[in-house]
Amino acid sequence: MDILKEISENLQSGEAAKVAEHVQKGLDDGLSWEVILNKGLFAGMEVVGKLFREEEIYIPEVLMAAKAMDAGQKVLGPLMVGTGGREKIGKVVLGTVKGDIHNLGKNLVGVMLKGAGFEVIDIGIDIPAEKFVEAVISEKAQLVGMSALLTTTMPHMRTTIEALRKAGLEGQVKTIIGGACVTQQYTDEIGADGYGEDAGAAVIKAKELLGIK
Ligand code: B1M
Repeated sequence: MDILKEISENLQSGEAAKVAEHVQKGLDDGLSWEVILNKGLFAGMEVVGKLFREEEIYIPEVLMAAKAMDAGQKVLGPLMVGTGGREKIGKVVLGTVKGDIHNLGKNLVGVMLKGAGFEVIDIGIDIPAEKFVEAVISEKAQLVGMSALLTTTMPHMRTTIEALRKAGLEGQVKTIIGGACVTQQYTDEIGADGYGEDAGAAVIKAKELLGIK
């Protein structure tokens, strides 16, 4: 079977070890990490999302698929980062907002930001506004990245932006948001500084917000 199909199908059935093995095989065969990520891992997760929505599969299967995706991402990670000891171009506090435990997209954004030369302080999942504020202050970060996958947790992005304002951090720190349910329109509505449709776009926007060429 085609290696990308192997990756996608093993991800769908939650076979983490096999996904990692096939991702490595794909790399050894000369495929780029971008192709493996988009046409193998993402393709598989897209099917999982569709089946989940249609109630053909349930949370345990989705969790297994997420673990398999994570295992594949871990193999690709070092290639995506690959900046060596280059001087950092900015510091980002990154987290998934309160009530939301989805972390694959956030992790991917973190890896890509690191790859572009940012220092990334990943504060995790289910992060309330005050924790974002505390981290920005203690880390002296220039950028806050928030991820949300649920329409019910998106409002916490607005709450966090308001909390940053209340803490007097407006002007000192830029905000960037993303996640499957987030749009540019929502970004404008809540007054976030930038939106990343995917991890690559998040990096471009992060650089733009900090005036980095
Ligand atoms: Co959940 N889930 N889930 N889930 N889950 C979705 C999001 C959903 C769309 C599925 C569906 O119905 N089709 C739906 C949300 C509906 C809605 O609100 N509109 C949903 C639901 C309903 C739920 C629960 C409520 C289910 C339940 O309990 N009844 C529950 C909520 C739990 C909670 O958070 N409190 C739940 C739970 C879970 C699992 C735990 C089982 C698991 C997460 C495991 C994990 O993350 N470790 C899970 C998963 C895996 C999914 C789907 C299938 C896949 C999400 C994913 O990881 N995609 C998802 C369906 C879907 O999105 N199509 C679904 C891969 C990932 C790389 O993509 O996260 O979109 P994504 O990230 C992208 C971009 O969005 C962007 O870049 C990334 C890479 O390109 N991006 C950013 C993300 N963050 C960014 C930040 C940025 C910039 C860009 O700047 C900082």
